Amino acid sequence: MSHSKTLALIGAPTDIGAGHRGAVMGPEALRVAGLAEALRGRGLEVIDTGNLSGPANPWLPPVDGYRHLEQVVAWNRLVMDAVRDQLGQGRLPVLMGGDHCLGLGSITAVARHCRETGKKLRVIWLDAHADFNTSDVTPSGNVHGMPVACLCGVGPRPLTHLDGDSPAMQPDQIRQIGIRSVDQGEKRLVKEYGLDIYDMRYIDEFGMKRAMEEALEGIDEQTHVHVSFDVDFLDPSIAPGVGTTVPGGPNYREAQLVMEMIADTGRLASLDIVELNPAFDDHNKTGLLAVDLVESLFGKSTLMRD
Ligand code: 6HN
Ligand code: MN
Ligand code: MN
Ligand code: MN
Repeated sequence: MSHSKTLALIGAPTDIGAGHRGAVMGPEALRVAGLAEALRGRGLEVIDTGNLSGPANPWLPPVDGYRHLEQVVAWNRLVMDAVRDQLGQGRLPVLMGGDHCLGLGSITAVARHCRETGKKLRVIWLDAHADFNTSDVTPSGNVHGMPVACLCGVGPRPLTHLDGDSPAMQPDQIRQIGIRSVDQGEKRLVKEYGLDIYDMRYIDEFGMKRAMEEALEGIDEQTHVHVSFDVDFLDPSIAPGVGTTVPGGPNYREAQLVMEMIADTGRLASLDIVELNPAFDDHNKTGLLAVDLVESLFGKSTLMRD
């Protein structure tokens, strides 16, 4: 598969939805790790649109179950508009976060684009966490633990109605891979909403190949595949540069296989790279690994297609 579309890198330097500071440095770490150059090396056309500029992180405690709700809304609006703008120009947006609360703005724009162009949306959510908390059940008040719920219409109105309509997407449009940390009340919610989750137990028992075959089932020429890549998806031994490490994640080969199998669909049309936190990293090891994996997402490791 060769991508005819131009890739548009969008930097969103903020840790507004996180419980640790540092994801604000994520976009620059991805640039330093050579994201644009690596993708150009694959023959892709890449433009870096620079960084969005939103509110600073006031680093306040949660109010009514949400930390920094107002600033989270502002950042997500900026991201939504930027992603919509790039999709409208026929480009493939690559959001460089920033924490995972930004997946809300990104996917809200993608979901609308799909409705307007008659595409079927499939979100592949790579994460240690389900990110389906609400203000009632969140252990932290951090909105990066809530974007999937908000996208499915569960959450505070300014987030569920980011572009006016709600819900932005249906639970059956998302597949979650690598999950191994779901909070108590969050577990009840993901069951209630029927989320399709390939957790680490499933991957241990049946293998990553089968998990991905099932997660990608039904994708066709009319499908827009969006990948939301939370770097804490990866095992912390290979990816220490995140604020919320959870042991027992996919190893290097399993992660490569995930990316390769998505690349093989030929339908990748938008991407988030989030939660990279250089303050926790070791000489940008996690940033470099993220770039390596994103190259595979765009077909690098697929020998047959080179
Ligand atoms: N992420 N479930 C925890 C919480 O505070 O809600 C952790 C969320 C992590 C979110 O990594 O994108
Ligand atoms: Mn499209
Ligand atoms: Mn996440
Ligand atoms: Mn996570």
